[in-house]
Amino acid sequence: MLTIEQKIQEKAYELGYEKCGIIPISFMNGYGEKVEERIQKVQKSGPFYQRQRRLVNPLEEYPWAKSIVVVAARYGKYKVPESVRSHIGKSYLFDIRVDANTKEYQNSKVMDKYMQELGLQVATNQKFGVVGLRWAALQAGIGIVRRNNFFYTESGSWVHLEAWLTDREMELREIPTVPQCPKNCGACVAACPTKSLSAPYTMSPTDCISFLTTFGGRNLPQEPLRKSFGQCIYGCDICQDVCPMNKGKWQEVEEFPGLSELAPSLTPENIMDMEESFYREKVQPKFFYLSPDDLWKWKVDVLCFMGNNYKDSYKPYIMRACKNENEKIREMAYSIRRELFDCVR
Ligand code: B12
Ligand code: SF4
Ligand code: SF4
Repeated sequence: MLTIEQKIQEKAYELGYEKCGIIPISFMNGYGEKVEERIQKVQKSGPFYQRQRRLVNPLEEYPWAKSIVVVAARYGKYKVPESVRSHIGKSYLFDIRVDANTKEYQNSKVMDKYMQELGLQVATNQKFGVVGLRWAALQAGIGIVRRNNFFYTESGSWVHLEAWLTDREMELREIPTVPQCPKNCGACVAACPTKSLSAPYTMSPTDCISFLTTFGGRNLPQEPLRKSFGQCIYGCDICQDVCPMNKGKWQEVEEFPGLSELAPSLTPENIMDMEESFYREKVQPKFFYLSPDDLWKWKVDVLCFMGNNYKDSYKPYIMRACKNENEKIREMAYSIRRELFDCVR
């Protein structure tokens, strides 16, 4: 006869989750300390992490919660279209949080329903997580946190984490089998172009390209760090891509629903020419960190990319953008024009 914990884990594996563990809610206690430690190390991250307080103490919002079910879903199996490779963060390309066409999105709903059928009250937050997910997954023993802050299973860091609070006291912990970081490795810290990741197990979220090219960085023309964004347009995977523990872990064996049809529209040139209606209908629902009114921000991100990776065919796009009706697009295009052309004249 299976225990309720084993039934939940068995269901998760049957659906295709790579890992599943369960911890008592009290295991989140140490997380607050780690977040505090982080704020002490990078003081300017304080206001950002204060806004994430709900992840530290879920009991404030869910006083009935007694345990946490945490799962890992591997996404390092999808084919990456060439037009977006290294330009758009892979977790955003293969985002299963909002795309109802994906099996993973549906699995989350099935897990929810299954636990309710077992008589549990559950709560989740599919978009942003109901707790600090890496900490919960670490406590459940389903993998480890490495120096680049990412959570790794046997599939590397290319796993999406998700958790549910439940009203039942439960515990089912695993023993991680992945090796620790090699002793002298610091490849992730060395590779971070903005020095957001300035030391192991730390980072400045507001200096991270991923923040600055999505919901942060709303004044990119004046942002000195923009010149170090390299190939990134939206999101950043550099500190994961360089990690030796991720070597060979991404295997492009499956198509992600709808991505090969959408990818040709996401070249730098096509983003610059993109119409609002197309953006609102096809792009924004998938890349939801930018709102339906934020197509301008994508265009600013692309202009930044064009400046950092200049080739002659980009010139007409930059010149046209200097006459754009949006002030931020114009400002970015002018800065780049100044940097690239005016100094040569
Ligand atoms: C806010 C947020 C962001 C912010 C800030 C990120 C940050 N690292 O602070 C921004 C917008 C920048 C961001 C970007 C990205 N994010 Co994000 N983000 C979150 C979110 C919602 C909360 C994270 C948070 O604020 N944590 C507070 C910090 C202080 O703690 P923590 O990282 O959670 O956990 C710490 C403890 O575990 C502790 N710890 C554990 N062991 C040890 C050992 C030692 C020695 C020490 C000192 C500490 C320690 O330290 C950890 C790391 O320091 C989580 C989802 C969630 N609910 O957890 C996703 C999440 C962390 N993001 C994720 C991803 C994929 C990304 C991006 C890669 C997306 C992209 N492609 O661009 C980037 C990567 C940026 C980066 N380098 O982190 C994934 C990571 C999956 C994984 N395998 O680890 C998560 C878990 C979402 C998910 N559902 O899977 N993100
Ligand atoms: S995601 Fe990019 S910018 Fe952010 S910490 Fe990693 S390497 Fe640095
Ligand atoms: S690059 Fe090296 S130090 Fe950084 S997470 Fe990977 S193994 Fe650890």
